[in-house]
Formats: sequence, C-alpha cells, structure tokens
Amino acid sequence: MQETAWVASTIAIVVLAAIFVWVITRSRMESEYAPIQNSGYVWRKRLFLLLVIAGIPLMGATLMNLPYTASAAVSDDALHVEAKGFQWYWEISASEAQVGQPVVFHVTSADVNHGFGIYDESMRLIAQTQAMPGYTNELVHVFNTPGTYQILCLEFCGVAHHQMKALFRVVAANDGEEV
Ligand SMILES: [Cu+2]
Repeated sequence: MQETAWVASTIAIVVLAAIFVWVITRSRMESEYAPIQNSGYVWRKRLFLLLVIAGIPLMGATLMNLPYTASAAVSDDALHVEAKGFQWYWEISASEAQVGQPVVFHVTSADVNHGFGIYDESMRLIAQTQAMPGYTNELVHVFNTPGTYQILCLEFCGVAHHQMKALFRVVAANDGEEV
C-alpha cells in the first residue's frame, strides 16, 4: 500500500514538474514585463537563494532524525511485541522489557480504529501510534526508565473506550549495568 502511494506520488510530482517546465519555456522574456529592477525584487531573489543554499544542507542533516526511520535501525536484540486492539481491551504478546532494549510494537486492531498510547508513571504520553484494522503499524521505543507503564486507547472507540488499559513493565537490565 505504501509502495503504491509512493509510486503514485512520484508520478504526480513528475507530471507537475513537467507542466512547470513547459510553462517556463513558453513564458516571455523578463524584459517584456514592466520594470522590476527595484530593490525589493533584488532582495527577494537574494533571500530566496540564501534560503535554498542554507535549507538543502539543513534538510539533509536533519531529515534522517525523524522517528519514522527508527524502525530501519532496530538491532537484533530488540524485543518484538504484538499488540492488538479490541473493543474494549488490548491483547499484548509480552508485558515486560528491559531498560535500554529497543521494543518494536507491532500494532493492529481486530475491529475499529484505536489509538495505542504508552504512558509513563506520571501519566505523560511517551509514544503512540494508530491501531488500525487490516494494517500493522510499527512503533519502536527504547524505555530509559524502569517502571510500570500504561497502554491506553487514544481514540474514542465506543462505550467502554476508557477501559482499554494494559500494563507494560520495564525492568533494569540483567547485567547490572547502570543506566
Ligand atoms: Cu478507544
């Protein structure tokens, strides 16, 4: 599905770009328009160039830091957890992980859309994704603090939505290493 969306987007972008190129090649020379030599336009051009020159390396340096790429870098010791939302409970294949261990939650739903939200002990939302029927979202998270986390539903899914609660424990790593 994502592959299809990617191909469709790429085709649309190429078609749009071709239209832009076609319009540019058919446009008249700049000199045929009213004089545009005032300093406002000159500065606009310079600022645009500056934005392009500064923006491309900035984008290249920061784009890979998006959380969406995290799943590509999951190490072999990662814990894989199947999580399935039901009206109105969670079915989760594991309920414990170690501090520092990457956890890959494979999140889906058996019925309607749910929201898979992980809360720490102070009820702060630390990670979330959608639980959708017929599709599995991967959520990668590394827990840095031991404790009992709660998994709550983030999307109103019916009368007992508020009861969709599961516990997930995070324990200190076995090797006694201080984290
Ligand atoms: Cu819900």
